[in-house]
Amino acid sequence: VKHPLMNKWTLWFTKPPSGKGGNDWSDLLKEVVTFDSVEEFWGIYNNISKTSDLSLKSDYHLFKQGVRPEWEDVQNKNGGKWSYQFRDKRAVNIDELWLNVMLSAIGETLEADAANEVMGVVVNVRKAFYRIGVWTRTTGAKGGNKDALMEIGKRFKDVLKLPARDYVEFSGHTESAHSGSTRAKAKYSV
Ligand code: M7G
Repeated sequence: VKHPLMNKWTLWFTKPPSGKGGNDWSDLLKEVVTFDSVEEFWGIYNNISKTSDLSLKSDYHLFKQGVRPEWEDVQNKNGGKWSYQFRDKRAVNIDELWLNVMLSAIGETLEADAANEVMGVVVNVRKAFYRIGVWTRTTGAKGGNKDALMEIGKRFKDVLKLPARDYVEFSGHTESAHSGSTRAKAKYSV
């Protein structure tokens, strides 16, 4: 018996640049597999590298089927992301946190029932930090649903088990695209 998920999800991987050319973002981003049941999720999870074993500059992206994990995708281009950087890489159990974030995405517990904001979740492996993010369809601007976005931020912060004194930050993809994601100014924090 398979336990169906509410949505179909696609796992993507960004491989680190090789130094041999073909290193544009679009060459490095690879679609891995699509699934729609709890059992398939575990089958995949048990057969891929742990985040903590990935090389620097790798990413995992878990997105709803049909949405590419890119700012340019029509379903992302007006959106943004909640994210948090874990700067003490040795102190954090990134494998457990990323697993919990994936489970809350596919289990649809990152947002209220009808919010329909979550597009996917991402983990970045970088020299100075691990970053986990939740991508949303909108930024809450111009009559958008800011309350829904703030609720996602709160739930995300809970899943990451962050203490009250730490903040997850929201930034729009447009700003990320213009300034490089690490320098984009936060629109909201929670
Ligand atoms: P990052 O992985 O979001 O953060 O972006 P980092 O700066 O902490 O590593 C790194 C770089 O990857 C960006 O400056 C872009 O060159 C490229 N990149 C990342 N994303 C998510 C995209 C995207 O959605 N579209 C395009 N075209 N490039 C991207």
